[in-house]
Amino acid sequence: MRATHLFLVGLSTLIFAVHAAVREYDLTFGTDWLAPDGYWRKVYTINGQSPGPALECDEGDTLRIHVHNHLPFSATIHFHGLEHKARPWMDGVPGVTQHPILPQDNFTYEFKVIDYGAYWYHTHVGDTFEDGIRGPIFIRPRDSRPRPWRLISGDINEQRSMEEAFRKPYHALLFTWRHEDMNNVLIREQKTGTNPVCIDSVLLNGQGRVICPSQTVIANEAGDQQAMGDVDVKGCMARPTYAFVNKSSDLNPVTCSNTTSSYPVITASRHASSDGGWAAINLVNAGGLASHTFSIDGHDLYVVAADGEFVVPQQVQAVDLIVGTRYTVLVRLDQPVGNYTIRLPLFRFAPQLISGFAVFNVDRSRPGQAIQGLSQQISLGSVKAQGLPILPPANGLLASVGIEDPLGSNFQSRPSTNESEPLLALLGSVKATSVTNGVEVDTLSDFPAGQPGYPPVNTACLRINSTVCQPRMLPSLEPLLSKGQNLTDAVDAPLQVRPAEWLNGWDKRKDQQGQITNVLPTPQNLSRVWVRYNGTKLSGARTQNDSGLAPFPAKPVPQGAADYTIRVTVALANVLTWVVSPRAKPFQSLRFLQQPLLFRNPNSFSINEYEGTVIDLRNGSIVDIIFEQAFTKIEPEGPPPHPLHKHQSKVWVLGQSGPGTNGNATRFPFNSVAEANRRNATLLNMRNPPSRDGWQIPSAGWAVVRFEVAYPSATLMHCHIGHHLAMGMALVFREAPELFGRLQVPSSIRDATHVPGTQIDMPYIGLSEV
Ligand SMILES: [Cu+2]
Repeated sequence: MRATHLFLVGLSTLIFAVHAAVREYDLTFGTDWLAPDGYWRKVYTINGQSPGPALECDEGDTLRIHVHNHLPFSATIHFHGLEHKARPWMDGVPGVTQHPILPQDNFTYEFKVIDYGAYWYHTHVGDTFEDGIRGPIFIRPRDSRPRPWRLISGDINEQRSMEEAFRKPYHALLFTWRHEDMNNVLIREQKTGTNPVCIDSVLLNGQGRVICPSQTVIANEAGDQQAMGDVDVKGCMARPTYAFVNKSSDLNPVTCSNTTSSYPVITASRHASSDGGWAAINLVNAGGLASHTFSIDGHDLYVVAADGEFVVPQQVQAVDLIVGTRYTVLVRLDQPVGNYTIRLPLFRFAPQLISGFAVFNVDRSRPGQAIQGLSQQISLGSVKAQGLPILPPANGLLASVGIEDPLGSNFQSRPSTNESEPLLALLGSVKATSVTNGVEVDTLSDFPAGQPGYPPVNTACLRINSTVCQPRMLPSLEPLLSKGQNLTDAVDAPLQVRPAEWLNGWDKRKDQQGQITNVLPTPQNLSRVWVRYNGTKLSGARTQNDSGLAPFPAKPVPQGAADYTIRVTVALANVLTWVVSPRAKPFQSLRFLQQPLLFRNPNSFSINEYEGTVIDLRNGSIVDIIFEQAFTKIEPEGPPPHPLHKHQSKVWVLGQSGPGTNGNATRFPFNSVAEANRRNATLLNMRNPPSRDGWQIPSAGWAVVRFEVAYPSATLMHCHIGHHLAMGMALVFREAPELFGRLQVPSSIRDATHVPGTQIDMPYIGLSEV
């Protein structure tokens, strides 16, 4: 394993030295039985894990991704936020840019990477990405791209340290998690009218636990939201149904059971020097439902990139992420070595009182280990003779401790000879049978080999005597091991039960649910806990100001009047179906089964078939979209804000507004951007607007975005709430369709095996139903 890995590292280094590389990945989609939050369920996996491996490369490289679809239904990969300028058929949307990849079929995505920064990938068939087919992408930018480090610190060493951290980020995929798969959820939605807004847990990189709110928590945290109605045992406040569809008798009673699975841990290594150095985290809201807040007790965060691209940095204490968006944050490691709680509540006014938690472990980097920033893999290798305090000397075992950075390029290993050396965190989930000479550690889950850089959680590799080293996921043993217990005892002992300290992170209250196994650290300083369980910000904590996230360097928006102004009212086409199209029609699921729009011969069909959900835009044009909500007033049940995402090219977000102070909806008061600029020069930001591929249509408010059509492609723009998309909340742009005839789509892709009408694993909505 090690030898292979080193060989790969050596090879890729060689390639970098020459030129852009071809980065090749094999992704096998399959079905597994996993317990990400302690509750076992069917999970769709990539190479046996979920989230899938990180796809990492350098800007300008070619990514070649071989997909092997072993799912019982069709799949694709959409590279969320990436542009495929020369090959728009690589965008991964069935019925738009490709045929869905059938079960047991293969497909190879290959394209030159022209973007940089933090992205993610997921399947785009139905809502199945929410069941596990998703993973992170990180593209290291060219050296020639200006970095915003000097705007944070003038100190050249600090800047160097920031760059170093940025190049080895920790990938943090945050998402809402359910105990049943989305196909069930969607069927129930259609049969009962249930608005499926409640979840079972909030996970980081597919790990976390179920935390049922106690009556104390509900009483103290629900606050005015409680006025909306009863809070159920999951903390959910949403009414189960919309409008006239009401079959609540068809719903099972809501239940909740706490689990005791491990909290995920992010480990950062402090510099030995007094300033501590930096760590970088690529935050991704990879969910399909809710907005999250991310904060680390005691630490400030510097937002340095949004949706991949550098921005003028903002110093904040919490980051708010709507679905699909990414933020790269630098964390200044200026706090003492120790553990800090990461808090992941849903936004205030989400329909559920629920939060995820994780641990931020600040470690000490030591001489001889070039470890800065974050280490994702923690390896124990070559267990041999006497030594580590955690292992009973009688066993005759010794571990050597090494740290591997996410890119696998700085691996260092050395024998541990010092009894006082602290063992690094052992994390994950494992059950050891016994640890004696030559006995293998029995694990629940193997770390898939051959995927450099992305363990699903921290992993360790135990090599006992000369047995081949297998990286393993390991349990949350650290609190026990650090007490000097031996490994066997630590593994066999039930995890310690402590009062639920996560509840009093923001005050002194204690929860009485003694059964919750708690390994979250007690805050060292309550005045530096930034968010409350219910999402409210504390202690004057700031979150990022999205409208002020100016691109760095400047990315000027084209001025003047648009060639197209598309006015879209977000509305319910029926009680279940949100739409985002000018004629209030959904882009129905059957569209994903049709001949891909990109390949369709324009002479043989009319886009009128698509009922206004496909819009043609000439090459070279400037396009403005004005979004408004149909609701006139905020009501208990809505309208929800919708997280929009446009495929391929990014948009400039010119302006957004929430409801008026009276709660009434606000409309965009002009007919066009040009008119707005003439009559109210400050309403829209035409100077340095943010460049994003995800933005929000505020509840009872409006949003205006602008983009340019620069190459032929068929691009989906849709709500990224999974069940909204599945029901048709999407619009497709045929960009530069007059150039489609010049696209040289390989026949293997144009004519890929496909079985229209049978392979989408999601509820089918017929034309007559809407
Ligand atoms: Cu939506």
